[in-house]
Amino acid sequence: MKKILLSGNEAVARGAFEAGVAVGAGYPGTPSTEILENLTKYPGIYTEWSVNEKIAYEVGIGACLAGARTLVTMKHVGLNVAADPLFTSSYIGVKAGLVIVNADDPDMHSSQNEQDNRNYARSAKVPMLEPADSDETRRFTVRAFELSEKYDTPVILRTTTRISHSMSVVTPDSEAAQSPSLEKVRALKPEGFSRDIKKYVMIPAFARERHKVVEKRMEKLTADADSFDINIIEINDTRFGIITSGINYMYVKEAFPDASVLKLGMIWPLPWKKIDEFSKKVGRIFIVEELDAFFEIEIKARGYTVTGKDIFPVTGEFSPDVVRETISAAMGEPLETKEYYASPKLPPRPPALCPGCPHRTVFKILNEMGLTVTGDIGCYTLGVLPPWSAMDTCVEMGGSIGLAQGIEIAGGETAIKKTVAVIGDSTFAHSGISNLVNAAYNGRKGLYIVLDNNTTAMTGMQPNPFSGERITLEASVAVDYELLGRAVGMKKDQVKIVDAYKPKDIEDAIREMLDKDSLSLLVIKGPCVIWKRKRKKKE
Ligand SMILES: Cc1ncc(C[n+]2csc(CCOP(=O)(O)OP(=O)(O)O)c2C)c(N)n1
Repeated sequence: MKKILLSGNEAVARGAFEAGVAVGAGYPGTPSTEILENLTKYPGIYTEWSVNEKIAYEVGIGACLAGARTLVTMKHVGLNVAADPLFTSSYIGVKAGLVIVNADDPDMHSSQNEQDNRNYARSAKVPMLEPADSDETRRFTVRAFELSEKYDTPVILRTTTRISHSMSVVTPDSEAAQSPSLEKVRALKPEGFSRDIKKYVMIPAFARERHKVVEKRMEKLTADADSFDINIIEINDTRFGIITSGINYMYVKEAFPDASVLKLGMIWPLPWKKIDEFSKKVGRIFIVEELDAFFEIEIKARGYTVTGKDIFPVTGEFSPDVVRETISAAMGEPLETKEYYASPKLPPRPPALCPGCPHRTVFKILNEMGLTVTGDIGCYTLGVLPPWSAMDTCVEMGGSIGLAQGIEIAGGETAIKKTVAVIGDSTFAHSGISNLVNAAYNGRKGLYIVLDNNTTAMTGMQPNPFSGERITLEASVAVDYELLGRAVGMKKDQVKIVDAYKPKDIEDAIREMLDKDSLSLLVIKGPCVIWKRKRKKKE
């Protein structure tokens, strides 16, 4: 068997290809972005960057109900945006398999929070798998599609940054990938949609019945979980045992190669008979899980005595060192004397706006004007740092325009002239446009600035609805700011487009628009310099 080296993200794409996925939709977000970019390289699969995660999920539901195995990808906070369809798609179930890849980011390498999305599996009542290396990621992706169809449910595949971005050896299943049964799927000729209103139309009368189906499905999955070969008991030294999953399994194996371990491949629902069997075979039980006490709370609630967050941190990432030191201290044992690889301490390399970045000028001007700036998420969030120091809030994608409205409402006339929102082009498409509609509808008068660098730079230069290209780089519509303004009742002089490299024009436009007694939209346009250079190399 030929072996190849793949990142976790590449392995998801490979697994999806082997599983006969016909449709892939997602919205970029570190650490998940490269999944869809890699899936696009495989033949016969339709892929798209959707405008946001909610839409990607909805495209996913539709495609799977029309018979296409579908992969939907996003980062952890993306699932907040897609939570609405997630919860009800749990009721609806699937026709062909529907797998959502959710990439968590413990330690916030590139995120605004480090929420633990295992909680979504419990609250939306859907199964969740978590692989520990790239080959498992490939296999679990295929498995997730099988489970999705067998149990008539969407399945979440959870990765974390270390799984998504680490490279490890994968043995691809070439036979599965070439199976003739997949030809029809890949030719995008699935069965098509057939009407089933009691299953697909969630009015209360039908949804009440479907909720019962969901509860039964979870009962069945819980019972079956004990026989799933992805939940593995390894009995070695029995003085203590460790229950863990994902990358933490790797840390445990490195820290305590001889320990007994219950490795959970399906992390929701939990395999109770296996947990019981494991607990009888080992002494003290440690739960090794990053972020929330997710397993710990569940397992303690069943009456087991386990040690977890009383000794392990609830924030940040773990490492073999964290696991080794914490468990050794709790066991009152000297640290292993064996030579081990200690992580080198690298100098910190905090991000900064690139030299030549088109976003630089506007932040210098905003700083000099002493304005309150509600910010958003993207490269331009770095405008908060010196020497620009020109951002005052940043919550979530699209939030800048909403927060500016709140400040205007509460702060009145004086706030309007002193507050501006800044938002990137991809973020404006993602969830800023609906905020502009809200502002126009509710009679707001603020100035909203779109920083349009012709790409989604923060996540690695993905095209977006304002750049006029699709994921495959084929030409598409580029949304027109002026017509958008017109559509929400803005007059011609309320929408302005200026060149990012003309500081005087930018400053004049900001002053002029702040003076107006009306809502205004200022688009500052200048292509990302890195994107431009990459494009030139390709040409
Ligand atoms: C809900 C959600 N989805 C995805 C992300 C990841 N993400 C952060 S910023 C960003 C878009 C940035 O693009 P843009 O607004 O064009 O600004 P740029 O980085 O190009 O300056 C994305 C996709 C996120 N933080 N939250």
